[in-house]
Amino acid sequence: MVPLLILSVLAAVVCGQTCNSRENSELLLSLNKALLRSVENQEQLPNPSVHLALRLSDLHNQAQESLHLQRLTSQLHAHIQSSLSQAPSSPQTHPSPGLLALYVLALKSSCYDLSTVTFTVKGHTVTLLNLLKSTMQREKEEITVSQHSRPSTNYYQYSLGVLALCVGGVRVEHHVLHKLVKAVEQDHLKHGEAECADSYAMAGMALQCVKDSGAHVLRAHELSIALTKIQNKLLAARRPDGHIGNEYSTGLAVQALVAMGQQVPECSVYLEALRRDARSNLYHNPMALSQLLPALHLRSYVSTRTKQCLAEDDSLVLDPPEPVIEATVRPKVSVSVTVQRSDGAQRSYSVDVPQGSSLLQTLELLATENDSFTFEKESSLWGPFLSVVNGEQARQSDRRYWHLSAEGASLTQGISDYKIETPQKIVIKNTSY
Ligand code: B12
Ligand SMILES: *[C@@H]1O[C@H](CO)[C@@H](O)[C@H](O)[C@H]1NC(C)=O
Repeated sequence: MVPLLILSVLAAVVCGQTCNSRENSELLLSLNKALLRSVENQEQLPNPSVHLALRLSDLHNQAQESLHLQRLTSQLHAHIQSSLSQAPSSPQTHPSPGLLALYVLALKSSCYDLSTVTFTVKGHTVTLLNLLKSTMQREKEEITVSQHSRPSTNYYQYSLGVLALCVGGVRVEHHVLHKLVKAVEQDHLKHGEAECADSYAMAGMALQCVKDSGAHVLRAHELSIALTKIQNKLLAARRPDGHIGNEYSTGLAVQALVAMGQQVPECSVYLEALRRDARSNLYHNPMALSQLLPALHLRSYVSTRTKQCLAEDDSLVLDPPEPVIEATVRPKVSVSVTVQRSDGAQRSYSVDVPQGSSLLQTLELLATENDSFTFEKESSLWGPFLSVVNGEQARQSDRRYWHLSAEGASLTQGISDYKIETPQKIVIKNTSY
């Protein structure tokens, strides 16, 4: 036993895999600062997921956080109100349950009085929580009538909705809850075609919140079975390198495990994988950071249910922004882009871009060079989402999307985050799910 122990300690040291508490908190601090820095950019709508993560941290910048809260209750609020006022032009749910839910969670994480947050719907005043409640009712009905038992958005957002209602102290209607339990039971939580660790994690947090709140004592057994299944799904999604699902679902998965009462030690393989990713700068997208940071604190979104905002720290200050490094002239890399339409017809293009360009920049350059290539994007919390290519749409309402891959492997980032470093073949395929 002893020699084995020495050996493994040695191996850990040699491979540089020591888990050092001081280094961990330094990393956490720098990630927290990066997230705080992201709210300084006032061009975009304030992001409720970012707010939530800032508020679940141990360290705070009270001034910046209350400013951000104000921007949420004015700008995000106005954005939601305007999407409510527009005539329903598509069968999609507007505003989406996921956005409403994140708004609830963000407000709750700042201990904001939710009963004072209202919208005007067809001339009537409706509270945010009641709006979310009715949106979830509609999603529940959509699951009932849809061919594949799916909501109009997705089970990730459906779970967020259940979680937010629970956190907001609303008793989640039995049928709404039951649809989620059933979806878990029947393996309906997908990302495109693949199993979706992110969605299982969110469902786990939602159902755990409901269980903790004690609002559904009669359903305790049903809830426990679903929760056990979710834990097993998450554990089955573990990879040898410590990730659960992929680099971008591991944070949520850890949050879910923590919420479900699993022991996650500071030096667990999951947290070490997240730290490794963070050190190699994988989490520059604020949305990714916002899902990861609570996990590194061994906290989850569920904790907003009982959060009290008392005697909080106020020590988080930003260093002056780092000087932008002069971009050196970078060699050109040739990229081949193949577009596959929904009818299967293919078209290939090639374009040379400076190494380090994003896929978005690549597509922009291609569009200026070749008139037969066009594209459109939509904004989302994760950044630009590719929605139209060569005039062909791939929409959520048709359960289609433009799937991205490079050298045959599915991309784990979107068009603005994915960077071209080597010559490669990109395939953009209109895919149904
Ligand atoms: C559902 C979902 C999808 C659905 C969305 C449609 C639907 N049915 O609702 C589909 C299957 C279309 C999809 C596609 C993709 N997705 Co996706 N998706 C999700 C998921 C599970 C939930 C998103 C959501 O509803 N959020 C809640 C609402 C309130 O937030 P929102 O920002 O307004 O939601 C919209 C956007 O998130 C957008 N969206 C979905 N995925 C992606 C990915 C990117 C990069 C962008 C910019 C936008 C975007 O669709 C949402 C609904 O309209 C997340 C999981 C997560 N951890 O966040 C992954 C996630 C965001 N997706 C991811 C990826 C990689 C993709 C793809 C790039 C995969 C690929 N290789 O093609 C494509 C996008 C390609 C494109 N056209 O630009 C990654 C992003 C990681 C990163 N660093 O950027 C995530 C985190 C999953 C993961 N762990 O890998 N996705
Ligand atoms: C544009 O792309 C098409 C189809 O791939 C190709 O045949 C054509 O030569 C390209 N035109 C230019 C100007 O590069």
